[in-house]
Amino acid sequence: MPGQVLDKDFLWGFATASYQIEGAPEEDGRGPSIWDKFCKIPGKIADASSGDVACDSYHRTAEDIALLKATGARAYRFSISWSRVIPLGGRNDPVNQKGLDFYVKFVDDLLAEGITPMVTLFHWDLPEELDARYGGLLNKEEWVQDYANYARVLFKAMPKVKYWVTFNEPWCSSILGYSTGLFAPGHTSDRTKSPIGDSSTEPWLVGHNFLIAHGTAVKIYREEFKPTDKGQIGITLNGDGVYPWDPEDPLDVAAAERKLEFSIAWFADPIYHGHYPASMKAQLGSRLPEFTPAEIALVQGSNDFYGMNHYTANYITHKTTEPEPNDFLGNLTTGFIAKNGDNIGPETQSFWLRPNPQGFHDLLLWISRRYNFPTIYCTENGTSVKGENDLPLEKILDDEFRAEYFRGYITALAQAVEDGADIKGYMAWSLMDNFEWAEGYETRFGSTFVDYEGGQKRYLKKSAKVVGPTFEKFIKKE
Ligand code: GBH
Repeated sequence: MPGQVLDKDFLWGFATASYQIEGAPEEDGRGPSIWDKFCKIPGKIADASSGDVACDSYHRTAEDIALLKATGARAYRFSISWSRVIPLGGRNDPVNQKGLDFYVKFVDDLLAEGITPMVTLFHWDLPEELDARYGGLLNKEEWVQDYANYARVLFKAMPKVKYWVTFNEPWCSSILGYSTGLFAPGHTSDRTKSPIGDSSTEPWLVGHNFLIAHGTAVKIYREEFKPTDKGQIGITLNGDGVYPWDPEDPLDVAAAERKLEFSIAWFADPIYHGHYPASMKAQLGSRLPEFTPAEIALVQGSNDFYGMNHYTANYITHKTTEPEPNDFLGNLTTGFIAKNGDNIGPETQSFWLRPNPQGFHDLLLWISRRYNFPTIYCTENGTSVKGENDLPLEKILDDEFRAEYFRGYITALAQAVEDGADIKGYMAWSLMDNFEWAEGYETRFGSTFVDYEGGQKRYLKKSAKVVGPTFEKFIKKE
């Protein structure tokens, strides 16, 4: 058991994202996003739902803050809907004052309750107009400038925000949005799923553009706002833990490393080391864009902190064939059962997620070592529960499975700090059940139950009251 290793002011709390909770897609001048459009395409969302109502948080900020208070949270990570603030999205398009005011007031309300806001500028809900106008994330020249303008509008309006996340999980926007097509805008080479897209090239272009846009926004923050506002800014990357399927096979060991490079180092190596990983250059060749000197000057050194989203782990098996053109994993397969028969963890409602706290600990140290012990904020961590949606309310509220997940992962985090990682915060995903993207509402990640049939009423689950007391064991008292 780790001791009291976390700073006295360790920032723990809960996280959400705009499209997943807000609803009110047409209210007070909000423009449509690519997710509004994507949800309307039949077959894209499991239960044919959308974020049209979601948790109705646009009308219930006071309830959301009351929930945070009830958990004792010190911080809240939420994201801004770009198309609420700039409905058409572009740098020459008008700012929607009502949309901006909504977030400014929300930040004030959080601070009035002693809750520190951590603001994500982009959690996947690109203004639809930018996609229609010039191809959205694919258009480096236009999109980077529009994002920079949007970021500046927010930095200027919210000087009280001290923690900024430029992007949530660019891997997801790039791969799920432009390779598999599971997420908006749904591009893929698979013509049964989409009339447009090239899975072999587009994700790598989009990933590149994310890095340039991130670096540009960070430069703006550091030059124009940080000297007075004194905040921190970074990007949030997703990454699952890895174990070689056969630890005795050097090719599986190498494949496990490659999996981390294709998911995490794709973005983190340019930011911390100034270039893409060698394994990606070797497999992707000229499909991986090159940084111009001006671009890499923007990207390298652009993180004040490393934002880490983490949920699960996999066993990794190398492939013996040549990489396929649309491969994005690094020529390997992922699974939950090891060669010796070990199961990585119990099933959840999410096909991709099985709890494995050791994988979190090990990945925290992998990131720490590879990037010279950066300050890390864990910006998401949590689980769904198998069959939760079908349980009666009192069973849902007694979510011991999720509570145990948090105990295990928080202990693993404290152990990683004891072992040398520099971790200053943790946001559980999620404050409440919400729109789980392509999986709709059936999969719940909340520490609060949201009654979608009963007027979006919220009920705290057991796990909401476990996160704080678990952290208390590891936080220094002075
Ligand atoms: C987070 O991503 C998101 O930031 C958050 O919005 C979401 O609600 C939360 O997870 C729970 O899902 O096999 O191709 O379908 C977590 C990282 C990476 C997890 C992609 C799901 C599925 C890949 N995600 N992964 S695929």
